[in-house]
Amino acid sequence: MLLPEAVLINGQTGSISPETGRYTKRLSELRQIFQDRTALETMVSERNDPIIYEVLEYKKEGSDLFFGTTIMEPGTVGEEFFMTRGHFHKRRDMGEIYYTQSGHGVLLLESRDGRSEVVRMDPGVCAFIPPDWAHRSINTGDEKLVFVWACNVEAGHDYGVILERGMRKIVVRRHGHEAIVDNPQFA
Ligand code: PAN
Ligand code: ZN
Repeated sequence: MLLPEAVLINGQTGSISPETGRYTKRLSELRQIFQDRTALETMVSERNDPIIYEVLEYKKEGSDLFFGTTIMEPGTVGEEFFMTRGHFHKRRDMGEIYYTQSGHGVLLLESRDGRSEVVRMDPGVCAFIPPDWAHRSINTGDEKLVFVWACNVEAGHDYGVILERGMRKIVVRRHGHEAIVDNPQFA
């Protein structure tokens, strides 16, 4: 029998206790998602392949739900803000929530038939991600962006489509301001 448990989440650091798993994404592992490959390679070599985000999770064998945090560093590659890979879920009938704890960003969503939507990520905003919408988080602030996510353990990740053709919109810093613009490299 699964037993209830209190999980302590620090909204500033994203730490989870108890934590059952984690991974780190460095810039060199995200070569395909940023537009400016020259700026990317320069950052990889000159800034020692910086961490872009970390994902920590709490998952119990036999449970239907799991949850965790994503901790995103601030910064840009060329004019594009640091972002996650972005994905559809394998299970097209399973959505998710993203509950922002600290920092500021943008949740970019895209439906299967090509509609783009944006939900701002500010502390206290819990974004509803409906089933079968691709989702990518982008840190547009100058501090860490920390959010809690929760979904079904069966949801799974389908990274292929977004990796191959990108998303229709990109989020950039232009003239010192955040802008959501059409992706010139959208295939
Ligand atoms: C999140 C994401 C996490 C990292 O847990 O997996 O923020 O983003 P990518 O997986 O797109 O690199 C989630 O949406 N899980 O389903
Ligand atoms: Zn997801």
